[in-house]
Amino acid sequence: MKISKKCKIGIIGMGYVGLPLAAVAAKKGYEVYGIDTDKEKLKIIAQGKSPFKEDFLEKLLLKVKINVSADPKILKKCDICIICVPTPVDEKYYPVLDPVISASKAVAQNLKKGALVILESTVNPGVCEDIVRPIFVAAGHRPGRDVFIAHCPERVNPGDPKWNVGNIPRVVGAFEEAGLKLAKEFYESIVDAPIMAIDSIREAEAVKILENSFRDINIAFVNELAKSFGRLNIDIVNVIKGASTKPFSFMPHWPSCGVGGHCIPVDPYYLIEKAKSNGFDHSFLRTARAINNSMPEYTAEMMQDLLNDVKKSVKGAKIGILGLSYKANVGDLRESPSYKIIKLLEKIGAVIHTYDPFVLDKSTAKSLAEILKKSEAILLATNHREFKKVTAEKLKQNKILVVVDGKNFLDKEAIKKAGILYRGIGR
Ligand code: SAJ
Repeated sequence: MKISKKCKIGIIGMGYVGLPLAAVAAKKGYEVYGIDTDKEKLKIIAQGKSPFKEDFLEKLLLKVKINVSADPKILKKCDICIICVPTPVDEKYYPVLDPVISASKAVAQNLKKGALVILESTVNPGVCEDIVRPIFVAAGHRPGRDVFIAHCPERVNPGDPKWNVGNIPRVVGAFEEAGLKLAKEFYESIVDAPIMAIDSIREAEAVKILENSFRDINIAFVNELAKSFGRLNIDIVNVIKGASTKPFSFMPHWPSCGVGGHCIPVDPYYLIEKAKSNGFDHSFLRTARAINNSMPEYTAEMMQDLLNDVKKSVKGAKIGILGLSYKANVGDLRESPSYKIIKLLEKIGAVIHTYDPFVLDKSTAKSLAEILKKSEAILLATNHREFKKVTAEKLKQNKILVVVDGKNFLDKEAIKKAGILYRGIGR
């Protein structure tokens, strides 16, 4: 096979990763087939709309055509099949590879001879060798002849106005030289950024785990500092800003009420579990995960302390939670710290109101004014741009007694000056 715009592209998984990829490939002139089990989602995409809020994608979908189907048989005509399905962890933080396994089987059962199969889902080193390739061999396909398997870890950053699948550099690895060349050429044809061909598929898997573990441990570092500085009356945000004046060898991360999303709190566990099966204990990664997992409880306890300081107990207290999404300016609830905090506060009797402008259907209040009116305490859990409107004046007008700022996002000095008890994370 040669890479050209005559190649038909099949993308399994029309979510945050697969749909933008399909849109960009279509924009670059490929005939693209999008497969997903969620027929509701497919109906929305068939109308040229996005099932989730994403400015870059919504604009692009209006200009391109993606042939969507729930039937994997359409893969029989595809020269390149790209698997973009979720790789979550279960409640015990064990990797859940079922979506990757079922998607690989669907491709293997409908494989066009000589096709290129690329896994974009984030997995630990070894999954392509130990899980994906055996599925194709079991289906009678000879790797390097009937099928070329590659891995190109996804680098989607939901809500990012600058970086998107069309301009983010990528890393690609494969089992065979021929497959590596095909995969590199394909990504070079749709991405306006360098594509690095790495020596092995295992290294390609490790790249993404490194990227996201790096972020998780650095967030854990400042979260631990926040707990420590909180006792020393040091404002960690100022300290990080100060350290950021160093023009080299420093990269700021920020403490917060928790680390959510489908990447950062999940990916390190893929490596932890894989290494454990090889007899190695990633104690540092585990410690970082434990620190970040402790932040929702730390934040809920802070709210309890502040309410006690104004002689109120949490029991019966009307607490307004600002933000349900795990990340600013997107509506994504996966692993969101907000829900962990809500559960902890409700368990000790708090009356919770919620408002998230990106997740109104799950919010009990339908506006900022409404939640401020209904609450006597405010806990900011997501730094949505709208919450900049939560001024000291508005808080005072609504007789808010205490504020816990889970993202260090509000005007601490003005709120304190208004006589409202304020605590941030590390400030
Ligand atoms: N967070 C902090 N402190 C920080 C940064 C983030 O507490 O300094 C929290 C966020 O509030 C959120 C969670 O961590 O709850 C994850 O935030 P994120 O900005 O990392 O957002 P994600 O989950 O969308 O991560 C994606 C990742 N992209 C991919 O996996 C392809 C990650 O690699 C990117 O670094 C990240 O976007 C990014 O830079 O925005």
